[in-house]
Amino acid sequence: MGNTEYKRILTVQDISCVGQCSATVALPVLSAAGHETAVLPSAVLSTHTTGFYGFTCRDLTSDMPAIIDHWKHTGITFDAVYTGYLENADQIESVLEIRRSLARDGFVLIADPAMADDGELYPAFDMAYVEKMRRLVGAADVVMPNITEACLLTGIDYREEYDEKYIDSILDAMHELGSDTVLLTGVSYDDETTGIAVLEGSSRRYYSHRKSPRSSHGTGDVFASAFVGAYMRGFTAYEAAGIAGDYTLRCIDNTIDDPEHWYGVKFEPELPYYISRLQR
Ligand code: PXL
Repeated sequence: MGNTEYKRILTVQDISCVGQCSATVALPVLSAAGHETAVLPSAVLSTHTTGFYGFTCRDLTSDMPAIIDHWKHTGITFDAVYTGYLENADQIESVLEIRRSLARDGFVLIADPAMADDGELYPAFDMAYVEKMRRLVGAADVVMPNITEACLLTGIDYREEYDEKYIDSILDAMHELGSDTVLLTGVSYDDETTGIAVLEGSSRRYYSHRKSPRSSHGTGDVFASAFVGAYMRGFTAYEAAGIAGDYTLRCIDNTIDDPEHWYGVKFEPELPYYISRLQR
């Protein structure tokens, strides 16, 4: 692998100690893609917040400025920052500071505004958080909301049934917020298939694949991490979305028959498949 493909990627999201989401997915997937991976934890939780009760959470917002200052003084820089679940809207300022001070040439900011699904905000968030997320999304080069998140960010009414015109209007509105590349995830026009609508500069394409009968927790993070890994290896956004979508479906297929594994997906055994898809 040439140096052009070996990138240093910083992910900013929580460490949910147990639960196969956020950093415990992003770090292994980005490493499997052949990148140097670094993490700025937004919070440490005993588990993720959906389906578990009584979880602990330490918000690390106030640690971020000192960590970033240390990196500044040490001359540490990054090719990309990939943000996921942020514990606190004030963390968005830290991400923007990293972009200003620690970016290498060709730097890419990739934001997954992980805050909502199925028409609902996650329990920890409110509309003030959505407002600040709009600022991060506006500064990002690539954004990958699901339909719920995109509707919250753009003010478009959330619908469960829709057509291509509705999806195009969401892509346009997300693009107007500031990103050149928009991936809208979970776009499904029938009962059998689902996919990703990709707006990349002036091109618009839809990547669809079989729909799994069960929705699984953490698949947004598996998809986003696999996308970032492939995109930073030089695949186009559409190609990287296809690789990430196919990988995520295999992870779900691998988990679906195990009712005890409700909190995440078994993404690790499918890493060899993901790596094989990254070979040109
Ligand atoms: O997968 C998104 C996510 C990440 N981190 C935490 C979460 C969730 C979704 O619920 O609770 C802590």
